Amino acid sequence: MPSFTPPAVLTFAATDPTCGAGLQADVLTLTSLGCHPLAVVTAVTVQDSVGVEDFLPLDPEWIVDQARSVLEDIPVAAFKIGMLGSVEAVMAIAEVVSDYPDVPLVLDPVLASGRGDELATETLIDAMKDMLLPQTTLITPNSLEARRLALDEGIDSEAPDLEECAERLLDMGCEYVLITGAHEQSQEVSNKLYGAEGLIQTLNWERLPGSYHGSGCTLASAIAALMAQGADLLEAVKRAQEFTYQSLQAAYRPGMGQHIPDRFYWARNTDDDSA
Ligand code: PXL
Repeated sequence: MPSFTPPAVLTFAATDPTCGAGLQADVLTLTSLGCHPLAVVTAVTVQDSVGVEDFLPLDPEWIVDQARSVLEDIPVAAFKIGMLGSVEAVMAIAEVVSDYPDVPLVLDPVLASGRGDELATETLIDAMKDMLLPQTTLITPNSLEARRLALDEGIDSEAPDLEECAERLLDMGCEYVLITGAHEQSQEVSNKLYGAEGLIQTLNWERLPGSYHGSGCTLASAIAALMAQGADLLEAVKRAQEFTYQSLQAAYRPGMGQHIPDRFYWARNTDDDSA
């Protein structure tokens, strides 16, 4: 009998029946990168590859019970948090993860769908900033999310620049901030990693032509997976971007909406043209 057990990564996320984003995207990514996924449902969405129609937040007690029962059974090497669904979910999850201060935590602050459907209220954002950011190893906002999280309506007449956003997110208590640049107008996609010492790493990527559903979930889960495998944060961030880029390059369009990243691009037999 083989005795190898892959490292386990626990993801808290909402379901997406297209499997393009959300919990299912996390499971695909974690598995593709050699981890065992532990998948805690925070909310259920109704959506297709075009956009999110509706969502139902799960009772926070059910979130806690799902997490506690696997955590008491299986050692977890990393946490990943995606769409939360309610303020009560934020509070419940913040309490669970506070019992595991040594486990790295990657937070993908999901605020809206690709089409722009709102997936987080201002109160949820405030709760995330107060209760989850201080426990976060790495937060992975896109530039729109970074501006929304960092904006202080009391002092800002316009959105702060991305470096200032990163600084403010670090001041809220997370250790590292990776701001992705796909939503900016630049020719290449420029992703920047910041830490206490400022800008640490910039990686530029060729801008791909499609619109993708679940690229942020892929990136954040891939970082959690690689950290669970023992990579240090910088290495994990770098290799996860490469993995995400490959998945986007291999993306397909199964329906009428966005392309879905292929997290198992490496498993396809692309030599066979007849397939
Ligand atoms: O891609 C962000 C995201 C995360 N999680 C769920 C989603 C979406 C975007 O639509 O539906 C469940």
